[in-house]
Amino acid sequence: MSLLLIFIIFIISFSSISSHPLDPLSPSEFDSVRTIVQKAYSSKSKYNLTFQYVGLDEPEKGTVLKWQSRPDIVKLSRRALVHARFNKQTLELVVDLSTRSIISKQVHYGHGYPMFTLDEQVVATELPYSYKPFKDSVKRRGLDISQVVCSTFSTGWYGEEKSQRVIKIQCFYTNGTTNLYSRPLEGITVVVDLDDMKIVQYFDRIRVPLPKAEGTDFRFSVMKPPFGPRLNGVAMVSPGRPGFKIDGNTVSWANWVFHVGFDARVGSVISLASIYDIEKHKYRRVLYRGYVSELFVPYMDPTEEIYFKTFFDCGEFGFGQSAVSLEPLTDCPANAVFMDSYYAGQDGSPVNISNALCIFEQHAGNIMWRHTETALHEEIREVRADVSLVVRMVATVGNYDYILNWEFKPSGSINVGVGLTGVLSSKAVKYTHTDQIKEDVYGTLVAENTVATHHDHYLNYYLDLDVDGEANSFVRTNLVSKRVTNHNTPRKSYWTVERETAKTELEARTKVGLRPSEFAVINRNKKTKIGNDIGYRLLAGSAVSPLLVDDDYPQTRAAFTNYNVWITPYNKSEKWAGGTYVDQSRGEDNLAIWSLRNRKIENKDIVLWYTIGVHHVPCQEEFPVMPTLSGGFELRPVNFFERNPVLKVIVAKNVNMPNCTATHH
Ligand SMILES: *[C@@H]1O[C@H](CO)[C@@H](O)[C@H](O)[C@H]1NC(C)=O
Ligand SMILES: *[C@@H]1O[C@H](CO)[C@@H](O)[C@H](O)[C@H]1NC(C)=O
Ligand SMILES: *[C@@H]1O[C@H](CO)[C@@H](O)[C@H](O)[C@H]1NC(C)=O
Ligand SMILES: *[C@@H]1O[C@H](CO)[C@@H](O)[C@H](O)[C@H]1NC(C)=O
Ligand SMILES: *[C@@H]1O[C@H](CO)[C@@H](O)[C@H](O)[C@H]1NC(C)=O
Ligand SMILES: [Cu+2]
Repeated sequence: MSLLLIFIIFIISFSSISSHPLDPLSPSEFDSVRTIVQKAYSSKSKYNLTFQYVGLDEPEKGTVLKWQSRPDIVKLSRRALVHARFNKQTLELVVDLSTRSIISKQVHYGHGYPMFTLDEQVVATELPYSYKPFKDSVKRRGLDISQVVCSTFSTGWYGEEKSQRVIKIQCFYTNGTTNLYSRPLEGITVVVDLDDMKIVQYFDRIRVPLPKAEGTDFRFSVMKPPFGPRLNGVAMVSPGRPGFKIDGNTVSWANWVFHVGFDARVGSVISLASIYDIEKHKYRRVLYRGYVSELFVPYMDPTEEIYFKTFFDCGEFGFGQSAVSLEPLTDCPANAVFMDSYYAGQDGSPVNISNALCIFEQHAGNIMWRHTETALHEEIREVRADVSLVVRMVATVGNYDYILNWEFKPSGSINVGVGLTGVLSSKAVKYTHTDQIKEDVYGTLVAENTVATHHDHYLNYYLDLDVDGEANSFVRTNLVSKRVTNHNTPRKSYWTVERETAKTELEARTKVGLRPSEFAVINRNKKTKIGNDIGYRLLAGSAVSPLLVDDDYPQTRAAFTNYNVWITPYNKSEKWAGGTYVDQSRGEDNLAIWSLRNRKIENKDIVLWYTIGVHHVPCQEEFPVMPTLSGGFELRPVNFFERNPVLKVIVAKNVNMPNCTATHH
């Protein structure tokens, strides 16, 4: 080997370790993937090669952890996972970027299809404009086709034997409004075959009045008086410099360090979150990887136009590729730092979402801890103001906007928040007053001629906790009532705790809220000095469980909602609770099915899957645009630290805002 060649190899291997193994694919890496795959599938074909999903095929966890302790010597390859369509087949490829080769090729012969691309949805929604029956339907309604805008809806699966890769299209009238979803051309559904890109079915079933445009817009520029309430614009500023550091995709702030990634399918990804322990003088591991693995939104109207609306927003539409650019000062406060993100377009080339993520310190005026002691001769008052660090992303999937927050607190808590806003999905009806309604309309009359349909939102979070190491166990601490049997006390009862450690996957499945319990992932191999198990608690948000019957098709496909909590052993290929190929899936590959293997999970590297959600009965305040409805949960240390980890917190005192005191009117 010549010296030059050795030198080149050195440079290549050096450059491959300079980035973090969990960094999202870069624009140039997307370009390489495209070139490598296109070369392999260049044969002339009636059907173009399309990239439905391209994401980082991250190294096995063991490798990443080795790299973390010895980044200088551990060699890592960069690989991409590709779901492509070619000749009406789904290809699953692994591309190695260092050798520039495809190292694994599989055709997916099972049911279900990969994510839709945005490009193919755009092309599909153009088809009705040149389709005679559609043009006639619009004309028959006395409407102008230049004012019609169409949107795509996944079709789900309802027991059909054979399937085609189709998508449904419904259209809306935009004259006089920018609130697209408020004026549906009710009754018209177009079915498009996405591989042949042509209309294969057409329905024009019912005729109801078009809801009026008046009152549907939400832009301030078109609003008429009266206005209000008037709010103060309070700037959130960090005195001095921002309190956090971003090195590549690694964020360090206060006692936390973590990596922020991005993926076309799931959006923001938090990895390798560790917290510094001032007593142990080291960072201690908490969360290996966390992200929204699926979002299931079934609508509750069984009629022809709506029954199929049972969306899987991650697996079908892609939360990441639905991310929107965040607006400084409104989406994120003045002290926010923004990050651009990239995904592969249908032709494989990178698409830039500028300001897709923002990171900011949050001074929300909350109290970290306090105590006033008046029993002493001198009053003691100790208060610490709380500060946290937030990573935010917003995904707009059709009518809905989902605000995803990861909030890190110095106390060791991670608050995971989700906000729902945007526009309700509604159908046009003949009714203008609830007095006229004598049937089940499957929703709420939110405006004249407009019924917003009942539905649910179930978000499943993938939470690979590594509490002080990989070998963890899932423990339920049940609070149980006890009747006093000895009579040395006037009390007749009390409650105490009974702990159970789940040994297998089936034992771990939990419906939250049925009885008083605490849930924790613990590390039994480490204990506090005084002997308690080191752990992290899951503080559940409001509990939801499915209301569809078990054997209803959408429920089978979204069987991960059957329980709120599942525990599986870590397996790199089990990433998405709804399965890999979710569009038109048949419930054969998802978290519920994997768990049936009933693997051992005690003192193993485990993943916690947690579903939060909302049953949504729409109301008039949510029209024409919905004020944010917030939910979430907390991951909170439980006997992880020897004592309050913010006991000795140092809070900057230089916050001196001029004229910040309240004025009285
Ligand atoms: C394939 O790609 C070419 C070039 O981008 C385009 O003109 C053609 O319409 C595509 N064919 C199909 C079936 O999408
Ligand atoms: C659009 O709306 C305006 C105001 O309601 C109405 O006068 C006009 O006829 C409408 N145009 C079409 C093409 O529907
Ligand atoms: C992405 O867009 C932002 C905003 O336009 C720009 O600053 C950034 O350089 C772009 N990234 C790339 C790789 O072009
Ligand atoms: C990992 O998960 C995949 C998908 O469920 C499965 O096929 C494979 O057997 C699993 N591997 C192990 C070691 O369990
Ligand atoms: C604070 O308010 C007072 C009274 O309204 C005004 O005179 C002063 O200039 C203000 N100071 C600043 C820094 O805005
Ligand atoms: Cu909703």
